[in-house]
Amino acid sequence: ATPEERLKQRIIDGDRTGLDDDLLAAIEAGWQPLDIINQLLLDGMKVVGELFGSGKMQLPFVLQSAETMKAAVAFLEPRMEKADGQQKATIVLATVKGDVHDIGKNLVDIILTNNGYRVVNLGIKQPVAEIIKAAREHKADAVGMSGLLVKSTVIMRENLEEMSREGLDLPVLLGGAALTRKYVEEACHEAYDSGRVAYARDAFDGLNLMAKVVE
Ligand code: B1M
Repeated sequence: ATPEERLKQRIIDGDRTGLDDDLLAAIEAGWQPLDIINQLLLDGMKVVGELFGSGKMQLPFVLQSAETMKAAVAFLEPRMEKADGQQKATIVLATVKGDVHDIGKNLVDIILTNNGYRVVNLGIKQPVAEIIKAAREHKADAVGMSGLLVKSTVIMRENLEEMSREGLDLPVLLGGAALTRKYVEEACHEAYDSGRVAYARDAFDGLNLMAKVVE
């Protein structure tokens, strides 16, 4: 197998031995670190999701895959191109209450940081009160919420309602696998100033939206 094929398989198998060597080989073969993530590793994660969803993979193995993904991202992150210059704007980023999935959120963090934004990454399982508090403390220009569970999409809408009640007047980016554009445009626009909530399909979409909303 080529290093490219092996990398995808490593995510599926949760196999970290020799991971760095394959990542280096891919870089030497001309791959950009972000393309390795988006085109090779996330392909493997997609398979993991399908296997888990259909009952063919058990949770501890999904965790191994996630750890392998994180190790790969940690290895690639310092090798990514970074924009220099002053910081453009601040975003407070969090995975919502009850949800532990953070690989996507952390990719959003890396991509925004590398493009000159200041990211205050609160971590996982964040109650809305913490998000609002951090947005105020850090004088954020935007808030980003991530969540992968279907129940997280409901939490996001509730969070938006609470932010409205609290008078938080910031643009909000929403992302995560269970979310759809339709849900954001229908349920979430109703809960918050509709012009200020945007759906990000992936981390690059998040970057483009961030540039737009903080203009
Ligand atoms: Co979980 N899990 N999981 N899991 N897991 C899913 C989400 C699931 C779809 C799997 C499945 O059934 N096929 C399913 C949810 C079903 C549902 O709600 N309908 C599920 C489940 C059920 C669970 C548990 C409940 C299982 C259990 O305990 N019985 C449990 C939940 C615990 C909890 O949260 N309370 C659980 C646990 C776990 C692990 C801990 C083992 C692990 C997470 C480890 C970690 O993150 N540290 C895990 C994993 C790895 C997955 C899958 C397989 C992969 C997720 C992932 O990292 N994808 C996942 C399957 C799937 O998503 N289809 C699954 C790669 C990542 C880059 O993608 O996060 O979507 P994603 O991010 C994307 C975009 O969505 C977007 O950008 C990224 C790409 O560029 N994006 C944003 C995300 N956030 C954004 C924010 C933005 C902008 C863009 O701006 C703010």
